[in-house]
Amino acid sequence: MRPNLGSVQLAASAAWTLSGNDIGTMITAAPRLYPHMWSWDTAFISIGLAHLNVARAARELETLLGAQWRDGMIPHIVFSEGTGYFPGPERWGAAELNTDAPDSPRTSGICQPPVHAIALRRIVDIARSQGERDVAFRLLRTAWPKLYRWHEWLVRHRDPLGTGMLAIVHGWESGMDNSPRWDIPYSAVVPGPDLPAYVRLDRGLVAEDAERPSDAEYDRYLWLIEEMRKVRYDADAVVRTSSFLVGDVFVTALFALACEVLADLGEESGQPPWRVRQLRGWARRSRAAVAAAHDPLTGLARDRDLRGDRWLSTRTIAGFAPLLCGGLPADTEKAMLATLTGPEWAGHPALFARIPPSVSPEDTGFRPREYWRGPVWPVIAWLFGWAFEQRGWQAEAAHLRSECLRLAADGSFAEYYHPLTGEPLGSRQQSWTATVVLDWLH
Ligand code: 9YW
Repeated sequence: MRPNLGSVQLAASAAWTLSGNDIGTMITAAPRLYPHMWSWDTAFISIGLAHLNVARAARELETLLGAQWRDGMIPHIVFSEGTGYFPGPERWGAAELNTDAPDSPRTSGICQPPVHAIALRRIVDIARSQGERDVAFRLLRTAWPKLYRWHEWLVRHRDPLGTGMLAIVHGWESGMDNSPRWDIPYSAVVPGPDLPAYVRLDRGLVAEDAERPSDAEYDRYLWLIEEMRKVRYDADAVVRTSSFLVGDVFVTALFALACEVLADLGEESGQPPWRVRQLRGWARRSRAAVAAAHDPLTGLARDRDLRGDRWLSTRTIAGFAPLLCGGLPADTEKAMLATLTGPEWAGHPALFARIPPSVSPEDTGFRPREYWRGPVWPVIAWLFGWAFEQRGWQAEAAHLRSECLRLAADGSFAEYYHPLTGEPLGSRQQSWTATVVLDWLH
């Protein structure tokens, strides 16, 4: 029988999970599989922490920002002293190759989706509601300029067409590592004979290998790192030379949303008005790029393969990106929302809970146990729920929240779940699952 914890027990168990993953210098993404800090995980982690201790939440976000590269990039992994994860700091060699990378802590050489301003917004609001105005004030003062520089880095280095559509140079940068969105662009990534040998360490840490990406996928992931090492992680050279370059519609939508959020926070805290205006301008441009990616044939938004110069029409949860940031004509948006909640997605009759999975069960590529190829990821649902609240779609947001809590009531805080059975998959005690549950419970 599937356990079914009540909300008090669930909250206590989520808090316990976070303290179990706290290694003193950081809260790791998961106890064994991911013994380091991941950029977008930490944004979510700090939101959940804020409900327990706002000062601790601020510290966690500041730890991540403390590893920001001198040029403004927030790296996708900040390494702890822990071992057992591959590729680790030696394989990346970021600090050895690029003077903008910090020597300590060690980091990877790519980035992840820019959701940090959303975390800052949540922490500041939670702090204020708890009367912790000083913490909110101090965090805003230290974090805002750093997040502004991060957004500026994305505009400067990751908008190769100048349209507002942000590009990623590795599937890992999307946060949806092996999503079928990337199958076509990855098919053009051909690992060279000089790919140094490696041993995967994720094997054996989840119940079945099939819950993780395949070896062929890993070869390509590692090859892209080799390509970046060759240009010493120089941001523009990477964009020029990487054999993977894709305009990511989901990252772009998150960026548009995060720019508006950061602009609001900037206004509230007396940041220079020209910077606030600039953020609103970036938001406008990226929102327009997301809207322009809408495909009338599928009703979803598409990524753009910039190496192959073609649209990628693979249907995944990322296709609903315009619902995060707005920008579509009202009737198109309404139709998209109806698709998301309808029988092909969250309303599919075979689902355990009415939450959109990473790939529709109707799709021929649907693999319900395989990482980003079908399972439900609670953090993604949280993002949609949060955006829906901002957009005034309270009923949809409340529905997502209650369905997610039903899914998570087993107390496993799994990395992802089987969409048809609710079976926990991947890592257990995953920090970001625990923290989005904490946020939903408040
Ligand atoms: C990996 C930590 C990370 C997430 C990613 C997710 C996974 C890591 O775990 O990638 O080694 O494959 O895809 O979004 O940040 O939770």
